[in-house]
Amino acid sequence: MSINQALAERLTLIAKMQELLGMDRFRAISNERAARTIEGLSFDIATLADKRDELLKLEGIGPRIADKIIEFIATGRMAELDELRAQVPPGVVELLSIPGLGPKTAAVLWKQGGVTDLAGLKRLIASGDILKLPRMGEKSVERLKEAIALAEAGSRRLPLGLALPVALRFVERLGKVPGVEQVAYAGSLRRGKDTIGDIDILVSTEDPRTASEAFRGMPEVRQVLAAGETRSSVIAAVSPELGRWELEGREGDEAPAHSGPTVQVDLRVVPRESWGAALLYFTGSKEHNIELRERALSMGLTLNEYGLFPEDGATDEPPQKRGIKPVASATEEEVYHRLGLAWIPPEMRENQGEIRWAQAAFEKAAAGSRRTAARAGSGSASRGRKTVSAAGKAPEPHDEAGLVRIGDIRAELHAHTTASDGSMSIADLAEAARRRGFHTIAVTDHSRSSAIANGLSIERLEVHIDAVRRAAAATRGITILAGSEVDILADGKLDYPDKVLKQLDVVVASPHTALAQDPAAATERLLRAIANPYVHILGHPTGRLINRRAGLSPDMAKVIAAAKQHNVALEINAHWLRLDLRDTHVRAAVEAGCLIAIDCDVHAPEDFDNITFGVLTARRGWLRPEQCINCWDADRLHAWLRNKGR
Ligand code: DGT
Ligand code: CA
Ligand code: CA
Ligand code: ZN
Repeated sequence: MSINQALAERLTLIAKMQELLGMDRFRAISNERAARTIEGLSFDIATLADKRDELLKLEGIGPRIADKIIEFIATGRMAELDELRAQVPPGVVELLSIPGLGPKTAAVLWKQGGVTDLAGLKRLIASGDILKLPRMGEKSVERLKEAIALAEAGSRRLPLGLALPVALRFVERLGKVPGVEQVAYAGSLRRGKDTIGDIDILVSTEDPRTASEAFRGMPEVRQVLAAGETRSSVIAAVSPELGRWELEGREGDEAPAHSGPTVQVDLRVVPRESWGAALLYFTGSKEHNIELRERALSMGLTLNEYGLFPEDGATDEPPQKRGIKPVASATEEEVYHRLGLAWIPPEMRENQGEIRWAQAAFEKAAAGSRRTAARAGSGSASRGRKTVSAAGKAPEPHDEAGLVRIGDIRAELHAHTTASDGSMSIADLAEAARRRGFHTIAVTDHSRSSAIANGLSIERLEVHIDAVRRAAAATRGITILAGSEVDILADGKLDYPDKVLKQLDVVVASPHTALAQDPAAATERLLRAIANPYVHILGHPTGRLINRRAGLSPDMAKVIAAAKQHNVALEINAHWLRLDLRDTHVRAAVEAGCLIAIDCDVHAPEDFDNITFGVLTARRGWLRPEQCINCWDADRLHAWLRNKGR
């Protein structure tokens, strides 16, 4: 769907430039509208390249825009955009990518403030002269400063949801390179962090040169930073199809520069026999590694990326260089066990108490297997040694942690249909959920205040509830619940009165507006919503959007305590832009004994796939299925929903 995105981005940019240049507003609005239509298409618009009539049938697409679309699909360019660009300094165009900085403000900054790039804008803010410009008060400058900080941080770290597909493509293709035995991604990505600094990939192979060359030759690669036999670094485009396609350009044309987001990817080629130690080392976190190394030293061992070695204190030269055999190195599990620890899931490796947990788990497992061994009269106390299978893949390590997994998720409790801003009918949504093996799907369209999301008035909601109940009666194999995603208004009141909420099977209460309010007000707001007896789930509690908007900063300890007291589940919104609750909040909520929901906030069929990111975040918070309402069986979940607030 990358061409749709590329087109939508360009039409939006045209609209912004037209406004910035003070051109015809209606033209800008129609470009904007076409961009939204294209963004929302569920098919590739390139398939209509030679069907102008079909294009014209799409909402908001008239002859002028249809021509631009056809031009772009054919040539990768839009002459109109090039012409507009020629009239504005490139640095001013870049300002438009700062969230919340609209074309009108950009025009004032440029024409009246003399700002031609980000550095100039920062100087104008620092000098205080910005306050002399029209539309610029103390408050708006504060907001602008925050937006700049977010944009700058955002350009350095890539959201998990954009990084993971890049890594998976690299891993898949490297796996097919001759000689490659094992390949995996490591680093913060394997730990499931919400944003990724760079992608780390590990390979073991008989032929390092071929693997390294294949890596540097991947189609996404835009720039090679380092090219060694066993270490390479590249800058890769995040949307490969788009990148390749743009690079091809038009025959005989110079390839236009790629402008989409990029990410650094590091490759390490490691010897087969040190695979486990290398994977452990490059998965990190650094803090986790340091703790492990200290533990090793206290046991008379030394740990590095080649293995766990006896510490002889002989010289400064690393043990592997002196021909010393490691006591463990081939698998992560072997290394952890030799250190007296259970294998630790990557998501837990942040030096936040996981080593203490792993020691206790290892001792418990050892005691358990001693008992079993004694009963069975056998002497084997150690768990089965893992060997690398013929397929080159190590079997999953034995996992004592029992954290929630994707397969444990049995219900989706936050989903939208065409009644508000979703793309599916009730029946299609239910079918998509049923195909995923879920026992329950909740229809939770937006409430009346969410005007842009086509929120439901009380009258429309009542009609919708009837429609959901009819669909539920007509559908087998899955329970369809009638619910709502009710806005939490700025003061904590809910968007529907209690007598309406009472009719619903499930109520997700979420903040959508007034997300810049101060922390004390935000805390009061959420506490008030939690205390409403009809609320089951607090949806995306802070409203943050990664790299785009900070969201509320409530006192999470208070929110968690209230949720526990009122038996409200806190949502991990699985969309990779949200991941809200975030990892640290999940951990605190889990420790406090709060219930957690992991929901995909489904608007379109593919949104169900975001569960990957929600589950990774949950695992970073040590969530186990018992405490996650989406993992409960149908009877337990339905009883909990029914009994709440009654
Ligand atoms: P990122 O890329 O900023 O999202 O975070 P990471 O954790 O992926 O960090 P990165 O890419 O710099 O390094 C990957 C792993 O390599 C890191 O998690 C642990 C290991 N590592 C890197 N530098 C050091 C170091 O100086 N000491 C130790 N013990 N480990 C390191
Ligand atoms: Ca990294
Ligand atoms: Ca790295
Ligand atoms: Zn929603």
